[in-house]
Amino acid sequence: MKTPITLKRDWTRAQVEAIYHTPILDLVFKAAEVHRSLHDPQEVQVCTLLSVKTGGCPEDCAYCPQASRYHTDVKAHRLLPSETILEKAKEAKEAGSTRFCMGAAWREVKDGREFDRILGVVKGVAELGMEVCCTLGMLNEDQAEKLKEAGLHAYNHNLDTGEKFYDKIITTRSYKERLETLANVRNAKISVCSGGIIGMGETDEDRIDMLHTLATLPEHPESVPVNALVAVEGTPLEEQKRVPIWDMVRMIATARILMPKAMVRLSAGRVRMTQEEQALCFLAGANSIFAGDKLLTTPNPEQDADKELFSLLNLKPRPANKNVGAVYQEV
Ligand code: SAM
Ligand code: DTB
Ligand code: SF4
Repeated sequence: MKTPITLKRDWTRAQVEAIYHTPILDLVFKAAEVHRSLHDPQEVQVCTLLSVKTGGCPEDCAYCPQASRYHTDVKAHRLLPSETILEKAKEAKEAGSTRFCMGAAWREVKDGREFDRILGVVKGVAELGMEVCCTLGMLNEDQAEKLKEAGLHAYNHNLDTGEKFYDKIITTRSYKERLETLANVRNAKISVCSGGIIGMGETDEDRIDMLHTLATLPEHPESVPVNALVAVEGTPLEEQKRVPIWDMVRMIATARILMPKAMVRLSAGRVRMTQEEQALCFLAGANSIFAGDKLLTTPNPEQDADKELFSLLNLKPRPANKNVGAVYQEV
């Protein structure tokens, strides 16, 4: 008999730990079952990222090539002109993307001309019929409401890692502040996109902590990006080894089981994965990718490679704004 789907927000840490440590093939099987009961497993959402303001960031996120204190090859630029951003969004739509995510290397949103420009662009992209997402750093309640009014669908703000490991990665803003931004986004009725990065030197315990925090938020995030660290020369994490594929699969499968309705996004790190490795991630419940040869500042697979992947695995792009169709119980 099929496992009934319950949306649970009272996961204990021990339960999350037990799921995370399930033998890998059993874990993938269970996650695939959950995935298939709520989503069409052939559908993978194709999203496009654009760095609308690059580099020169005052924060100290150890993984990030855009922090001004590290010396990386990233070419900084100010906020792009609105027309350029809208043009890129149109191109993304024509190439088959249904979600457009704009990233800015800001610590936080500041009220003023640049934020007003972002609001205008959000409106423009929403009018194209795409899901619009932004990731602009910390946000207060008022700013979240303005973004909502402009037509923003989702806001990305990652927890990045577990609370205990967090200060080994970032010291310039706290975990509590991250959670406050997520609450501001949620209260403005914007869909929440929050996940993290693996491969930064964290332990299984830290990954379990992060998944536990995400799955026990007052509401599950609608979107959970799982990033493999892209180790960039010049950042403190430049020497980190590539994370084993099994760890990616384990993270994706656990996220899928804990937060069945969420879009689990196979985010950074695909450029170093084979077709077979990516197939395992989809089997484990990932149902979204970023397309285009660049993420924000680092390389991503070419369009042709992704076309081939979709054709080989019989995948099709998931339409915009699609809700899960199946029945589930909430506890
Ligand atoms: N400045 C904003 C912020 O930090 O919230 C928005 C942009 S920031 C680049 C968005 C997310 O990208 C980060 O939270 C992090 O999870 C991810 N990211 C950044 N650099 C990365 C890297 N080298 N490898 C993997 N993920 C990365
Ligand atoms: C997320 O979790 N991953 C995306 C998106 N949210 C904004 C960003 C990945 C960035 C990887 C490093 C870079 O290209 O600069
Ligand atoms: Fe700045 Fe965001 Fe990069 Fe941190 S992750 S340094 S806040 S751009």
